[in-house]
Amino acid sequence: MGKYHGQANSVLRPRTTEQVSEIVKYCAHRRIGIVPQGGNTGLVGGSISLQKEIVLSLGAMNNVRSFDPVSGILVADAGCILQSLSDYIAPHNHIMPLDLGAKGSCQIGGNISTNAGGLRLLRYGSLHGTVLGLEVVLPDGTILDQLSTLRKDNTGYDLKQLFIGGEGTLGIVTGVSILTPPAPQATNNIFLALPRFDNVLPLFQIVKRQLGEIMSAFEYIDRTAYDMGLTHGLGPLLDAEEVGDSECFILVETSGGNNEHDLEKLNHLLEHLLTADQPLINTGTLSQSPSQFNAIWAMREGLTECCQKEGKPYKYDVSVPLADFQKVVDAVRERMISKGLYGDHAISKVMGYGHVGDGNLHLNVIAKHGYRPELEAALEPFIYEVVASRKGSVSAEHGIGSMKTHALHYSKSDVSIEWMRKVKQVFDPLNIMNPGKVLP
Ligand code: FAD
Ligand code: 2HG
Ligand code: ZN
Repeated sequence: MGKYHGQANSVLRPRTTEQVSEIVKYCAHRRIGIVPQGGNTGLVGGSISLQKEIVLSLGAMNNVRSFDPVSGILVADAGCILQSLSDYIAPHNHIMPLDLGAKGSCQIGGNISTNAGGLRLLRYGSLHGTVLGLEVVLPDGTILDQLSTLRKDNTGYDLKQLFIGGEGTLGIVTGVSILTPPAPQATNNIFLALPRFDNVLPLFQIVKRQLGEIMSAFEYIDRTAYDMGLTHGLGPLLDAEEVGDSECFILVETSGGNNEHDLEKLNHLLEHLLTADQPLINTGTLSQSPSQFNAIWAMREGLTECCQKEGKPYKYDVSVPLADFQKVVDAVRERMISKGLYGDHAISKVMGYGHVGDGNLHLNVIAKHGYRPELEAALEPFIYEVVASRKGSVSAEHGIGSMKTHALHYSKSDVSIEWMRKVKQVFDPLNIMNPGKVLP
């Protein structure tokens, strides 16, 4: 994003867990701060050395340790790139339980440390469920080996959960044991144009009812985001005339066991949607080939990159009740208009897209000519207050990093923050592990 600028003058690239342990012991002895870094694709400034801490990059720890094709349990070094793990298990007909647009660069250790959600969470749940065990180097250099491959293990406190979403503040994840699901026999997707945002909720209900267990994603793109995608070469996915003045778009993916059966369900769904007395959609398409399937996903996955091309994006990743998605986007746009900051001279676009099925909205506000303090001052804390007033979360999946430490209190009570501090103090009394991140 060009929003955070690293200050580190040293980057260490250990190859083994023992080397990580030696480095951490050395740093603990000399009170040297450490910033763990994976693929550096995080969106909240968590992997950046802001006060000259050393960067500890996991990229050279990239071996698969074992894979059991019967149980689907994969054990790998934390520095393995998500896409390379998908490629590794694909011949065994398994897939990773998570998928995201950054898959070609992000690492499994980074995914775990941010508790990344992504495009498959609706189907396979969060990493809190699929991660079976972790190997972690603690802030004093001790190696905590909890690399379990057990599905069930109720032997007291489940310490690994603290590192899932810990953003590198409690220790360095060096190894991961994760449950991978069997690859679905058939995957298909449809892309729908909706005349009004108000149709999203009833559509979601119908799609869930009609597709049942085969629905694997339900993703949202508003009109501004779709048009931006078109400008940057994504699509077109639908006939422009049929799209007309549609307000938003929905991508539905199915993953099932029988292609014929799944296609029948999807065709029936489309027919039902188009021929209803008051159709919920203006138009829609069912992918007819792998390349069309990929083109539909590319529209959704490519939006983050398009935002960068449009200007400098202020990115907000919030959970709010589904019915409020568009209201939040509209409230922010109106705010910028009322401040005289909307237009090509300042904020050129305010848009929403995201994982509707999970109640997770990605609100992107584009500063055409770069980040400016008065733009940020108009956006924050306004956005956080809007989210809090709807009992939402200021970070649904990207984390707190350095961007939102000051906003933590909008989503966590004083008591929660106090106990988070106590946990940090127990693990990292010297405050050398990613200092200044997560906790204000
Ligand atoms: P980094 O960016 O390197 O680090 C992220 C945080 O984890 C930092 O705090 C860092 O210190 C810590 N960390 C990294 N590795 C370790 C380790 N081994 N041990 C301890 N701490 C560590 N996020 C989602 O949740 N869902 C999405 O759908 C999604 N899509 C994205 C699409 C694009 C195009 C991009 C650019 C980003 C997207 N993200 C998404 C955000 C980002 O990709 C994820 O947060 C990802 O999990 C970060 O992994 P990384 O290896 O790049 O971690
Ligand atoms: C996504 O879902 C990612 O595409 C990135 O979480 C969201 O670009 C964003 O704001
Ligand atoms: Zn996302």
